[in-house]
Amino acid sequence: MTEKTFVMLKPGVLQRRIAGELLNRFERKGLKIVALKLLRMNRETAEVHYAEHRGRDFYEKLVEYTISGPVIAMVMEGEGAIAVVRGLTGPTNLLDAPAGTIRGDYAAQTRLNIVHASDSPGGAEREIALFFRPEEFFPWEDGNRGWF
Ligand code: FUP
Repeated sequence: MTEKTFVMLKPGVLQRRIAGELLNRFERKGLKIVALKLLRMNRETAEVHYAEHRGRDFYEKLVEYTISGPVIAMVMEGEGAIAVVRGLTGPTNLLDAPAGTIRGDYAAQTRLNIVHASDSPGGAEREIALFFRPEEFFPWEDGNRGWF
């Protein structure tokens, strides 16, 4: 089933100059970018985004990191996109993230795991709505070049 998922490249991605490298991973898988922007989150938005973690010991530092610089926010579309993207990002805990996943290759601390991706259809819907207005979507059709 075609799904949309929300993906955010956190501030460490621009710091490391790896935005292109990470976009390439999603694109070469065949995911379709249908919305994308650079933005700096304010504290309120970060707190809504990470509301489920409020009160946890890592929460304040997580919010600080998230608002410490610009992020690249995207909506990607594809068959089973939510699980496909999570597969590319790797698991939350850095000790579980295998080499070859984004977190496995780049995250040295769980709190600084450099990428966010929705983990469920409900989460995707909520997160997409938090970051994008309807007019910021640009759906497009694949050509007939037999890419897939
Ligand atoms: P994920 O959906 O994989 O981003 O994971 P979570 O929503 O559980 O966690 C969100 C962020 O909280 C992670 F990106 C990093 C941070 N976090 C910690 O710092 N420590 C933890 O034990 C769990 C999460």
